Amino acid sequence: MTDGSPDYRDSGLEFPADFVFGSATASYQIEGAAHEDGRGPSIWDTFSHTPGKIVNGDTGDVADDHYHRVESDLDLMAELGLESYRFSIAWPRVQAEGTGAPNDKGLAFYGRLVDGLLERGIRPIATLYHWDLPQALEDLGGWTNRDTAYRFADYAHHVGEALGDRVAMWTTLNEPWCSAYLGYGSGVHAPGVTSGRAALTAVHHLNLAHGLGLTALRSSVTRPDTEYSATLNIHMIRGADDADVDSQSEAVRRIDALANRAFTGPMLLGAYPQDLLDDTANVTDWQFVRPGDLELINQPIDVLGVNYYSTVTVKMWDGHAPRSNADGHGVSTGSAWPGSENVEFVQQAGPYTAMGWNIAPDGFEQLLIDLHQQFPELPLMITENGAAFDGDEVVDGRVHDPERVDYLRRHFTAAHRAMQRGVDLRGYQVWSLLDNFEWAYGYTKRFGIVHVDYETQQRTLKDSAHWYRELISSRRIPQ
Ligand code: IFM
Repeated sequence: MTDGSPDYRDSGLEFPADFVFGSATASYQIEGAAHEDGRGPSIWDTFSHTPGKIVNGDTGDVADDHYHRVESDLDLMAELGLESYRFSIAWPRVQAEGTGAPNDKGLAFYGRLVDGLLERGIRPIATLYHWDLPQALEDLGGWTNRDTAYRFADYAHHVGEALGDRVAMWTTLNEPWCSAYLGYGSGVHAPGVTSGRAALTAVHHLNLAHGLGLTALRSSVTRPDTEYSATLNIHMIRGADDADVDSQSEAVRRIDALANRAFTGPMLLGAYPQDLLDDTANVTDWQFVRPGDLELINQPIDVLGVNYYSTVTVKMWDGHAPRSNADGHGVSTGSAWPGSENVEFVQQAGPYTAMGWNIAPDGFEQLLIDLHQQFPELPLMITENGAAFDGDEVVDGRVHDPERVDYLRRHFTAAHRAMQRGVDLRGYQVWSLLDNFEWAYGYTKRFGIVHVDYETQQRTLKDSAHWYRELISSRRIPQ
């Protein structure tokens, strides 16, 4: 850059020996085998089979067929030199209806996966919930039903008993923001409910599930050096330049309360922020928070998982000009921002990924610094970062994806810069190992560093995978 500010395209930066380089996926996005070995339906099976919900009517029925290809996918991970692999466990494989005795066949699949990782020297990082709630629990109210949090704890206990002697790190929930606000608020994700009150109720029950789930895991896990975490998609929020200072700070505060502090408050500090309760008073009285809940939720964790893709820029809507809603999660009839619908999400400066998300490694660095300042004792792990771009094609056995290489280079540089500034960052899981089912976008958005031909299930390393392999083996950001 000519103005002296960094462009985050450094190379040669070296990561410490104990920094863990890995990659991440999630069950519904890759596994397929939707009806095999006793797996019950999840809310994403129902939602994806509902006409009009997913681009092209795509479903996760087959996805990457990972369930049947786990051995060769493990070999692929070894070929890349991955030091860790973050995967999620499908609750309806373990308990078809979300309750009762665990399904041995479902657990055996994850047992084979974990053993395969350990045999290859890859650290298993398991997420208990990456959005595939058993449909039978949704029929009883899903995350708006307090009982779901208790069912989650039972599920966590069973999984801990089966895999807790081998999994290195556990994550309770992946991005509960999405589960609550996209699933029950805007309705662009399963189960497709559009109610602000339902979304905030889900926020609390997800938080409760996190706390109860951690306690249940701790009672059944036996591996001595096990680490526990939750993964949040902490929003990096900026005020819009064209708004006055008050408008900017009010909008930033409101979105920070809903998106970030609604989770970090109870999980890490043992309280919901008062301003969140005030901002949402016209939506709910929060009576679903019962005495003692905050103590149950506020359990110690060893690492906070952070998922980062881009920033949001906000101001208070003046009520006159047409309002933009560039919050990056599509248009819907419901609101993902209960009580703060008067906040405007403005279009941000590019460049953009194929999701329309702005590329902002400086925001990544700042987010990590901010989190470290808020929670100085808490180590961080990047549990997802990556990008979808159009045009990934296999030509002569190669996939040239220079934009993804550039994106990763700039974000690894940002992470390194944050570490130089004192952030205790333990590792980085690139999203995603494989192209996969990108929720409401179906198979139209490719996030993988490995290309998947959905007709043949052929896997091909993209240039970004080769670049990442070099980073892992040298521990330095390659040219
Ligand atoms: O694909 C998703 C993932 O499931 C959760 N975090 C964001 C990714 C990209 O949208």
